[in-house]
Amino acid sequence: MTRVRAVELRMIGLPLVRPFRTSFGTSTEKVCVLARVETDDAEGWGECVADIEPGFSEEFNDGARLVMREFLVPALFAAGDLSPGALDRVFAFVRGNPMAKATLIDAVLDAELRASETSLASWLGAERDRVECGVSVGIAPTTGELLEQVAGYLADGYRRIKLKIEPGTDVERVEAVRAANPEIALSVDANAAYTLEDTDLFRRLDASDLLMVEQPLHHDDLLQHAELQRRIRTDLCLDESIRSAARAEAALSLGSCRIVNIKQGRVGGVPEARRVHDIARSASVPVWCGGMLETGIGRAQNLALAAMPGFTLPGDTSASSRYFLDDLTEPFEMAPDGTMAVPNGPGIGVTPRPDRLEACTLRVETLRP
Ligand code: SMG
Ligand code: MG
Repeated sequence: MTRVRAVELRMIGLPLVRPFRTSFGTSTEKVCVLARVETDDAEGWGECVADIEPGFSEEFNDGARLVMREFLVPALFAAGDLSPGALDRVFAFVRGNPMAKATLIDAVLDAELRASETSLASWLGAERDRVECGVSVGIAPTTGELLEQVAGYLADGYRRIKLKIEPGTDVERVEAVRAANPEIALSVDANAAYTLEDTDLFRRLDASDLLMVEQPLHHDDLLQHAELQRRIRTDLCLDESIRSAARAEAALSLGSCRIVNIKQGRVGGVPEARRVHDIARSASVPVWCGGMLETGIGRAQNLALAAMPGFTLPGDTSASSRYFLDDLTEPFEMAPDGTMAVPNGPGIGVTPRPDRLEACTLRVETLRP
């Protein structure tokens, strides 16, 4: 049990090493809200996975910041003594907004774990101290540039390549990458750019022996994905559509996918992400850890999750250098064998470097009861 004394909400911005283009937009900069909570016993950090615009889901940075400032943080103060496990209930009066809720739930959990000198990984029952890394490759200007980027990431050691795809260039690009790399673990992510009318296209992709096709259809759909899954051989994986453990259960019972991408921010925090893991595991459905171009704070959380036993596929848990010249925390490095160490210090095991944090700050505000 602990009491939250203060919450600092800080908008930060870091340039990306190369633009990241998906079927819904291009990011050139990582901008997000960091929460630092002060409890009676410790401080804790959370990173909001929303972006500048509501392109991945309906949440976006300024909206998430306001939801925290106006509703969630006051509820946190009003709750008095609390345990992180009770925060779902404290925040239940706010509908939706999982990314905003996750930021605070994760920050309070981090503070609790630091106070008890427990690592997030051990709290989650992680069974590995290193995890296998994949990389998500944005839509490149040309097929030639895409092939070059993929070759570079393979040389770095990444164990799975995920290509962002969009209508128009999809099959040609996937076939080119597959032809150049017959043996690699290869997947694609459409970020909801297609409809069931595109079934033939996905049948053509079956020939490229993909590990999975991620979120081909509408960002909130389960039924049409189940229909598409019946029509093609390749496994579908859902990302955007899995917004909670309840949705994960629905997706598995409908047959909407055979693999689940777990992003703690998308489902409302690390405790809910663990429930998604448990549901998938008891249905023998493999899960892997997604990414939202996190700084070292969110990356540390992701690595702890990815070390849980049901995470049997490489995640989008890439090295800091894949995103930033200079991360907020000490950089996360991947070994040449494509694995990364799971932080084992108390809580998430890392904190922002103070000078770097100041340099990246766009605005900051401290809230007290
Ligand atoms: O963190 O390496 C990363 C990015 C992984 O492709 C990635 N994320 O739909 O899975 C996804 C996208 C969402 C982020 S788009 C800005
Ligand atoms: Mg995705």
